[in-house]
Amino acid sequence: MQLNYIANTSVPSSSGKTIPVIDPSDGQVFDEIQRSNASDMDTAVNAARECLDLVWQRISAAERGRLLMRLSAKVAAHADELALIEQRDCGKPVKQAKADAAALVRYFEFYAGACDKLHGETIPYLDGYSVMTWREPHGVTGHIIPWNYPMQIFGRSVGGALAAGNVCVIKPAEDACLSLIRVAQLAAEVGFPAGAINIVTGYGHEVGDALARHKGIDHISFTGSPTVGTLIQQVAAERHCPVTLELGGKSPQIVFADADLDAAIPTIINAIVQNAGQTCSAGSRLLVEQSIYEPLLERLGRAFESLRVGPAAMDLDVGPLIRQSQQQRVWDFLSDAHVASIPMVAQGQIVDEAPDTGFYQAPTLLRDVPVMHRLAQEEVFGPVLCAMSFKNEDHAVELANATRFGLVAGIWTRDGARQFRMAKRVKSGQVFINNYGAGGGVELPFGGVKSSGYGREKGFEALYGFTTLKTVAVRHG
Ligand code: TXE
Repeated sequence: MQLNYIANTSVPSSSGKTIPVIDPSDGQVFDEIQRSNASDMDTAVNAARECLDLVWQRISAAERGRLLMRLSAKVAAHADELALIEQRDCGKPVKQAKADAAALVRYFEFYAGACDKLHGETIPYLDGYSVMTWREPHGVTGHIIPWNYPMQIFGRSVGGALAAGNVCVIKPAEDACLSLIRVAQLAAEVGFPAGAINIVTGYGHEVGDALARHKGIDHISFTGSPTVGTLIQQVAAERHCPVTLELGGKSPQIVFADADLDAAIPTIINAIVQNAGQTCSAGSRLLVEQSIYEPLLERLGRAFESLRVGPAAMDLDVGPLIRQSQQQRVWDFLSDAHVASIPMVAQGQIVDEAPDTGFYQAPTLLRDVPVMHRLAQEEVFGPVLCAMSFKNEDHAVELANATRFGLVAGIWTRDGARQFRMAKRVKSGQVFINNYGAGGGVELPFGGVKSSGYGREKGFEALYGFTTLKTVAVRHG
């Protein structure tokens, strides 16, 4: 049984209740986590506050950096163990789970190096004054983490917050807590003081809500659904608590007729099947210039048919979805496609070894999806790619911007001037030209516009969001 991890101690929830942990590859229960409540959240926030006031704020930026660097090394030494945990808990194919552990190592390493490079400025002002700005931590930061990339999102969010001098209370998703509890234990082993990193598990509407409402939380980082993001923003607004929201997308991959298709095809596929399509930045809409629509779909169709889906441990192209309700969600979208007579070009295959009790979904390529259909408007969060054609550049821009989201856009063209025109006209937080995701480097700021959220995580930019700026003016005559 897994316990909460508060003030470097494993503790049960005061509720005495637990939540079963299910392996998505076979649907079987293999562990349990604490079903925490508002009183557990209180305990964690108090521990974090005490750590901040008595220990953490007295530690120099350089020393915070050393601690984070030690944690990075520790996670690297335990990468295989963490990957195995994530593989089972989230149904991630081995390669993906290992990539997530490697990203966590890099996040801690990057933010370790950034700790002592975050500073304010001096501002020329009136004679007799010296004016400067200080970058101060918010204090106790709350992190509500989803289940699709627990380690990566922990790294970008908690790594940045700690580097900027905050302490953290983390509410992982009820479907994916195990790796994060282990990382918090590793942090204690390398010397993080009690209360700097606290993990409280449980349901979103219970302990997640308690975190969002807690007066002792000074900043909230949330990655998840737009519905819950809205709730959190409303609740936080009551006490004017700043929030950073990352709420997913319906990101376009735009292919012009002059694109290098040999390079584009594997990238287009990876952008929608990675992590079984359960990726906020998934490239879920494929916009193709009319003249190459048919030949490109033919090639993609053949590639989709060769994709194999199965248990995480088999390390195939695609693993299971996280839980039965997400599988049902994808089925509902596909049944809507059927009702609307949206043509299916191709599907991958679920291997015979995949247990019927697992949450599998074959990657599916749909074509001619009407721009206003919910398949082209809402996040499916499964391996479903929706293709449509465009007539010219203006039409491509119109389609690309025709959703409420704006997280990522991929653009494939050899025309240099068009690359810049498109990058300017597409409304999204990230634009990738002749690639998609740029390998996910931890250095690259990440976040959305419109309903994809606001604020940035990753990169140095994230550190500004984890601080507040104080202007200090000294009148010295
Ligand atoms: O998300 P939730 P769900 C999208 C994706 C997916 C859909 C539903 O489209 O199909 O959301 O997934 C916590 N107060 N994304 O239902 O509920 C919850 O415990 C405070 C995109 O799993 O938003 C978990 O820790 N917290 C996304 C976290 O919010 C609450 C990643 C996310 O869960 C809460 C995940 C509440 N009232 C889903 N209710 C992305 N942007 O990558 C829930 N939570």
